Amino acid sequence: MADDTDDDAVELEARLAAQDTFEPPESFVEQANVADDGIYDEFAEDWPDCWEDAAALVDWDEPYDTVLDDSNPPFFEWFTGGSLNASYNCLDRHVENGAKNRAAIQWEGELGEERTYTYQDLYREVNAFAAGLRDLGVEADDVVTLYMPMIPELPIAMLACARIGAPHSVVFAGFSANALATRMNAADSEYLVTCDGYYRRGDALNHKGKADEGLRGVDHDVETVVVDRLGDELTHFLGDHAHDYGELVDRHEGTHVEPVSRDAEDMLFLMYTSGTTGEPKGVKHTTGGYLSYAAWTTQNVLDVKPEDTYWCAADIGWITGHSYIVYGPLALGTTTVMYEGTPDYPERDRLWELVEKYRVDQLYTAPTAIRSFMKWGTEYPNRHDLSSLRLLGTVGEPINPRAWKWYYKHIGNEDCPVVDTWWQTETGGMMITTLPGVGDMKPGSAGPPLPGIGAEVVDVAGDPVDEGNAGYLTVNKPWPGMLRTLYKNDERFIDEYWREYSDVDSDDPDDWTYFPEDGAKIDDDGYITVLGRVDDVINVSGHRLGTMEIESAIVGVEGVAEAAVVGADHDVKGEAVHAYVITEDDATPGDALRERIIQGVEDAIGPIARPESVVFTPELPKTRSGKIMRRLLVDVANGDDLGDTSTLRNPDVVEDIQAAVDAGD
Ligand code: 6R9
Repeated sequence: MADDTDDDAVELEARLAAQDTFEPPESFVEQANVADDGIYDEFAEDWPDCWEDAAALVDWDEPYDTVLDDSNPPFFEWFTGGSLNASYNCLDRHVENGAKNRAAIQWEGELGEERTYTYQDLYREVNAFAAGLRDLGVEADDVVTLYMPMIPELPIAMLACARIGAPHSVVFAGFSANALATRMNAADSEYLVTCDGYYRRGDALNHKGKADEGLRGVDHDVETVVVDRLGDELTHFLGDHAHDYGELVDRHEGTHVEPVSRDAEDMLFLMYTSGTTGEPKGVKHTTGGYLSYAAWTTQNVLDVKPEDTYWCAADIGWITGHSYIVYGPLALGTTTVMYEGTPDYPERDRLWELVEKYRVDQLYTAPTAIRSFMKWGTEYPNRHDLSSLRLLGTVGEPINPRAWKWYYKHIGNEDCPVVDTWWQTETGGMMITTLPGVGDMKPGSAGPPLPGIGAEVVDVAGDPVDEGNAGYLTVNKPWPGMLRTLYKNDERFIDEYWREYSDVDSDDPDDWTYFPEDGAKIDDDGYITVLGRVDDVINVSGHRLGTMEIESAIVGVEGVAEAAVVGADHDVKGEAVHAYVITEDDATPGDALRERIIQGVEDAIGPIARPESVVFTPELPKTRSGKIMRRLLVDVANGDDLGDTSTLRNPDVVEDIQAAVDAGD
């Protein structure tokens, strides 16, 4: 009997390994939100009015009069003339429509605490905190910075800001004090909501200390609100300009704050992301287009229905959490799961324990997590009943076919479609993926562009590449969830995303093409495989890090003269950071300096940017025009053949670096 099962398993593995196309499971198709492939033609024929389907998912205070205003490209505007409030759409209307007792947020702390917020509970606390924020002086259009880990007060604060028309700027809790200060200064943000601490692998981390240190780097006065997460574990000392979240909320218990009606194009939030230069980019998202697009993609790609329990295991500090933990699911009135901790605490089955406990219908996570699960083995998912799952999703980086198939088989039991969703902070929501009830899945390829999305793969001249060839991903039509600009920097917005493939002097919207800075391939069925960044951005565990940011942190360390940073393959993280460092003449390369460099990076950005290796070298490989040839450093880090070094000014240096790597110093 045991042997039969083993044989079956081996046969199954072999069958899966050979299979490169998977049809959506019949049981899924029968109940899917979209099951008719006519949607692609419908959207193409009726563009841009097709996006009224998305706008219809939200309630408008004032109906819009124009679907797309493209009179001033690339400053496209959506649903103009309309007004709405995002907090009303995520709360009040569900409370009014009979869903007040449904769980809105199902939160689980790392130590196993549970908190359930019904829509009514969430409505009450958001209103109370919105009133509290007003006490501090927050008005519409003031940017409020939220520096919090995965605790319910983070989405509560986001919705409280949205309620009073104050854009939020969430800074990932794992980012350093310095990163917080940079973002607060860039946004002129005079308000901060943070917390005393949180748990990581059982330890209480002092978050307030990091926030205080960050505030010392802010060049203006800031009113701070502190959430008490740890109770007695860490006492937070409130100085001048600091307020207790609990007190503010208690003071306004039961208050109703009238949602401020926002123009469709008013800013909902800012999200800073890494770019090619050292300075992070403040991506601006607006209310009408973003919310409609987040809701539409949640409904049609993740197949979310109001009665579902849906879990996106990302962090709200990234765009994925904004669109697919908070705004998309709450706009649809479903139950969204939030988990504070890491997937291997207390044991490596934590995710599967939660899927079973809450009977999760959809799970949306990152390839890096899936690769870890794969490494840990099937014994962990096998401990739990995962039969509640109906759909699986991935986001953040390319997923290799082996990891895709592992997820499909061992988590989804071959009953769940897997959506591999390509998108970015800038796009606001998903852009390229199969529709789970319609399209065949091809592991490793995200799929076709969503209906209404004009994604293409082109060559340097902007002409579509032949099937099978690699080129650059572009988007030739605007979409509702798109960023509107980089905060206070329209020029950089044009330079970063449009100049490459647009006629920037033209008023004709057809002459404008968005460039996401990713490489890609396309096959005969129009399926797009995204290959990764073509700029100097490293994708570590699905998180974007700019090489320039890391290099400037390293150069800031005493004893360092010059540094080059590259991303190289890593079997779990996707990419890892490798640093090549030239020391100053009087500094000694060695472990002590290496430690200081690593610490310097952690202080400037955060532990996610920690270099995997630091190699000391007397020189960096440079082209004749003096540019660092990062490609060669990537080859060195990957242990690949070095290829052509003839364009180097200093060809010998690569061998020296290689020798240093081999010698481990
Ligand atoms: C949502 C998010 C965006 C960059 C993007 C690309 C990479 C995201 C992907 C993917 C291949 C996928 N990326 N999803 N690459 N396949 N399904 O991750 O936003 O943090 O801004 O990163 O991530 O390189 O350009 P963000």
